[in-house]
Parts: sequence; C-alpha cells; structure tokens
Amino acid sequence: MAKETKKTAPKKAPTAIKKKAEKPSKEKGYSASDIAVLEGLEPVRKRPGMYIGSTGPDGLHHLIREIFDNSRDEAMAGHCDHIEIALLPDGSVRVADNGRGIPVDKHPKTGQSALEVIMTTLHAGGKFDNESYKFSGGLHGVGASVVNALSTYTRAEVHRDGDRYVQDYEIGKPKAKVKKVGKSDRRGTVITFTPDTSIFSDVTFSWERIVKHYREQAYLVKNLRVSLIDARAYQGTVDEDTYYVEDLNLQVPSMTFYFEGGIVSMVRYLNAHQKPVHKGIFHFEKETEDEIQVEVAFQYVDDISPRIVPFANNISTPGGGMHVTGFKTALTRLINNYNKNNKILSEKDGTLSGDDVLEGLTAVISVKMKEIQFEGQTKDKLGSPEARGAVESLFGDALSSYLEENPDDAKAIIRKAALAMKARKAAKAAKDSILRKGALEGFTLPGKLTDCQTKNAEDAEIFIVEGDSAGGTAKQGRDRKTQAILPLRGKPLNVERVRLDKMLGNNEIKSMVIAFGTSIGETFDIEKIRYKKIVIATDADVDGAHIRTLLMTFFYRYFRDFIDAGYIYVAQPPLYKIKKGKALHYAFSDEERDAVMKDLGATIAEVEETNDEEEGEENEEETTDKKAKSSGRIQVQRYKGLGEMNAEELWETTMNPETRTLKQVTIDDAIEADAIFDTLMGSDVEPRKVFIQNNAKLAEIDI
Ligand code: 0RA
Repeated sequence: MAKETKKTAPKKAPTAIKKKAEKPSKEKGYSASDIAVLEGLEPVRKRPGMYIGSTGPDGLHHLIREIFDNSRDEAMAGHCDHIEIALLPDGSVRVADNGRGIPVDKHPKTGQSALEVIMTTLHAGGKFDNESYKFSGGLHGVGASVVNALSTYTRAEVHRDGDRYVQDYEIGKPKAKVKKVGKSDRRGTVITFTPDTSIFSDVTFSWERIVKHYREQAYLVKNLRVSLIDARAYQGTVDEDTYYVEDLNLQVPSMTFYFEGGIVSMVRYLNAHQKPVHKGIFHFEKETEDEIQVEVAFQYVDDISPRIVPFANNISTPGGGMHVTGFKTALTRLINNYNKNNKILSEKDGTLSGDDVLEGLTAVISVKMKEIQFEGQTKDKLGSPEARGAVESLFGDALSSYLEENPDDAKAIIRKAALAMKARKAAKAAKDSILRKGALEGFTLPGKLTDCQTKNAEDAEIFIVEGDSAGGTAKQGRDRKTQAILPLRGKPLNVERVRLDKMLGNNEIKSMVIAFGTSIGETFDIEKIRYKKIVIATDADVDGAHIRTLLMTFFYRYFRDFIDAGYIYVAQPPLYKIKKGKALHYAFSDEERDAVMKDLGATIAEVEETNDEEEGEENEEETTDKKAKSSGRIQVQRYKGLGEMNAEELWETTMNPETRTLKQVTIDDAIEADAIFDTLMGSDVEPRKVFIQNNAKLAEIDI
C-alpha cells in the first residue's frame, strides 16, 4: 500500500477512557486495579501510531494481524491447526482458533484472570508461557490489549478444559469479570472486535489485502488451515456465540488456504507458469545452537530475473537484509565450489558472479529468531546481524549436500548461470559502448525534457507525463522554478524481460535515465540525482494504469534506491469536475463525487454528465458555463485523461504543492506492480467460494 500522505482527519481525544478513569466508580464494581489497567491502555489511544504504525488503512489492518499472530504462534507451537478470520455484517472482525485457549486462571499478583490481564495490559502476551512464544513478531507485537484499546467493543471467548468462558470489553475496559458461561467440547480462542471509528479515519477492510496477507501466512506455517470469510454483505446477523462462521455455510465470499508443503508449495506456486531448469525443489530447515531457525526453498526457472521472497518471523521483508545477504553469499560460493570440483565449466570461463547465480532463481527464505531487529524506512529489512551467519552456514551446508546428491540439477543450475554470465559480459560490452558515446552523461539532457530552473535536487520535481498533449498542458501549468516535465510517447518498454543494453536503446527509458542524472546499473550513483520527487502522472484509464505499472516495475528493477529513499510518487488527478453556477468542485473518487452531489442536493442519476465528444472540445468550458448558469443545474465532467484539463486546472488539482495529493510509492507498491508477484498476489479474487490448496489432506472439505 502506498503511504498515506493525505492529511488524516483530526483525531478525537480519547474522552471515554479519561472520563471513566477520573471517576472510579465503586458502585459499578470496579476495583482500583481495574482503573490502573485503564490507565495502562491510555497511551495506546493517545498515540495509536506508536503501537500499530498509523491510524490509516495500514493500522486498521494491523489490528487483525495482532490477533491473528497470537493464534498463529499457537499453531507454530503445534497446538492449533485452524484459524478463521471473519468480517461480520456489523463491522466487527472475528478471529477464531483451535489452540489451547488463553488461560483463564487467576494471575498470582493481581488476582485477575489471566485472560483479563492479556486483554487489558500492554505487553502481556507471552508472560505466561515464554517457551511456546519463542518467536514473537516483534514489529508491533504488543498483542490483543492494543486491539482491545482501539475497539469500541471486544469479546474474548475461551474454550478450555471442558468449559466456556467469556469476557466483554468497551474501549479496552472489561464490562464484567471473566464468566464461565457453560460447558464446551471445543478448545481454543475466539476474539471479536469492532474498530473504533473515532480512532480510525476509515474502518473499511480490504478483502484483497486480507487475502494476500493471510494466503502468505498459510504458506509460512505448513499444515495450518486459514479460512477467510467476508460476511459483511450478509443480510442477517451472525450470532455472537458462533465459533467458526464457516460452519454456518453463508452464501458469502470465502477462501481457505492450506499448504502441506509450506514454502515449497509457495515456490511451486510462484513458478506455476515458468519452465523449470531442474526437476526438484530444494528444501531444508534447520536451527542453529543459538536458536535461529532457517528454512529455504528454491528452484531455478528459465527466466532472467530472480524472485527472492524473504521472511523474518513470518513477517515479509521485501527490503531484504541479513538473511538475504547470507543466502546470496552461500549460493555464490557453493555453486562456484561445485563447479570447480566437478569441472562443469572450463577454467577460462572464470567464476560465476552473485548476479549470475541469481538469474531465474525463485527462492523463499524464512528465518525465525528471538529479539529480532527490522531496519529501513518502512521496517521491511532484517537488521539482525546473527541471521547472516546462520543462513550462510546452515543453508550453505544443505546446498552443498544437495548439489552432491543431485548432480543433474547441479549441472543444469551451473549451465543456467553460465548463460547468465555470457549475457552479462555481452551486455556490459554493449553498455560500455553506450556510456562511452556519452549517451547517459548529464549534459546531453533529452530534448523532450522541459527542465526546471533550480539545480537543487531537494526542491526539484520531475513529472513523467503520459503523452505529448498532457505534457504541453503540464508545461504551461507548472511552477517553472521547481517543476520539470518529461512527456512519454507511447508505452515505455516492458522492462521485465529485457537486459540493460536493450533497455537503454529505448528512447523513453533513455530520456528518463538521463534526466534523473544518476546513470544506471553499475555506474548508478544516487548522489547525482537531479530531482528528489519523481512523479508519475498517467491518465485514469486502462492505458494509464498499464504505463504506471510498467514505470513502477522499471523503478523496482533498476532504481530500487529511489523507492527506498522515498523519491517516487504517483500524482492523484481528479476524476470529476462538478460545477453548479459559479461553484466548482473536484472529486477524486466516485464516492467523493457522490458526496459532493449530495451536498449540492442532487444525485448522480439526476444529472447529465457532460461529455466532450458531444460538446466539442474547444467551447466545452463555455457551454458548460452557460448551461450551468441558465439552468442552475449541476454539470459533472469525467476526466479521462490529464490532457482534458486546462493548464490552470492541472496546476490547481494535481501539481500545486499546496493543494495536490501525491501518493508516495513504497516497495510494496512496486512489488505489487511487478508482474510475477501479480500472479501470486493477483487481485482478481473470485468473489465466490474459492478453495485453494496444494497437496491438500483435507479431503472432507468440498470445493
Ligand atoms: C498465553 C498462554 C498460553 C496460550 C495463550 C496465551 C494463547 C493466546 C491466544 C490468543 C489467541 N489465541 C490464543 N491461544 C493461546 C498457553 C496456555 C497453556 O499453557 O495451556
């Protein structure tokens, strides 16, 4: 997801907690320690961002993760094999598992039920049983109490030792003591919570996002069944005593993920449409003496780009880090060793480089360790240095045995890497000649570029605009001091499968690279960047989306440092212009349009959309004005392209730093754009009952 650069609505003060804390109400049966607990959760409501990252969509989705991660840890400890996440019609989320159930016995110090402590005290997660929580998330692993504090209503239900226990909460505060409410032959925990709308600006969960994340989780914990149910549109209510919503068989979208092969299944899935270079999928799993668990699966395919998918404590680390470094070092060293000892390539070929052995490699790396550290702007990089040595040595040993035991695979892999080496040498020769000719030197800026006046990269922005017509408008509308315009003609080359030398033969790509000033590939130097804001401005149609995807893929593959440094943005032009008399509004989404229409006292059905094909482009403005004035009617114009706006409109809505919104592109966005990841995380989720399984054991589940 892109970073939310839009201003968020001002947060309301957490009045509910304050008021109640000021007035210890003995008459309601709360003791002094209850108040202490309330005060204990107050920091969460005061600074939600500190606990869940943000109060935007990322933070909202984080709530589910906090609860799910507890259940998943139960699964990893071998006590649970089914977790269900259900989005319910009343806006709540239910996470149910068949683990041991949160303990309910009295806590020795406070005299409170352990369940209550876990639900109402910060950092109370693993206090009771450290061994079974060896590897806790770490990123924001502060658990259920945070979710409780940020929910208007929470219910915790525990089935344990033949009994069923319940406790309800409001804004983190227990409504009563933990109650035994009956017998049960189940075992496990069900947490239901309703995110607080005074904390979260938008409480709409994204089904696609949930599917993407929890599918991944199912791969990471083999033999765990993860069910997802979207019952938000269900017309009835779901009884609060329902354990697994799945069992109700509602006619709503749902998915189940179960992968017996774990990350081997993930590699198989990633390679589903590729031609493998060797038959088997390498897999190993081992733990070091200081309890760092390493698991790797890989297979080479007939492609040139590598796909390395790393995780640390089951958290995705697209930024790479120590585990990936250790992996690459071992891979390069052992493949070269094997080659030397078995004389697959002749000596004059030289050694295979790190890049050579990565070509066409699909690998999933998963490490688990205590006291983990994440790094980078978005904390998506593993920083713990011990992980490097652990992966290097354990994976190295396993790879060495694999190559010895599978000589055919070893040969195929080395031949593949040798091919990469040849291509690399040829590409380098070609690129050197391009560089020698000065094609990428900073002084020969492309003719299409309309540069800005400032030479200070900090203030400089470049708008990469789709098409010459929009380019012309942007040129007129811009602030010439700080804004440069580079129009792109047609679609930039799909960089997915193309080598650097060929890529630089493409004029659109070359123009961009020269304009950025940093060069590319081995000569890349981020210090030479000419603009610290690179803004992709494409049309709001299919072509625009395609060009945006291509550009993001290009940046991901060749200018990853730009993304990491936060230099890449996507412009947010309006979709609609709404006019009534002299009043002018812009709407950036259909919902916003409907809201404006409502404010103006009309619905979309009552209004004719103005359409430049009917009106004629030149006098469209005038006609719209006249009509609007004479009838007082509302005119709605849908912008299909940036070129449909005049210079002033484009400035006001899309370019003016005071009024515009830019979406910063994160590494996650870029990955999403990357074609291969699209296959795995694809958004064309069938809104029906879909069942995805690899080597499923659970034959009783019908598809
Ligand atoms: C503390 C200790 C034990 C289990 C749990 C917490 C636990 C928490 C959650 C949260 C969601 N599902 C959960 N399942 C278990 C260990 C209990 C024991 O030793 O029996």
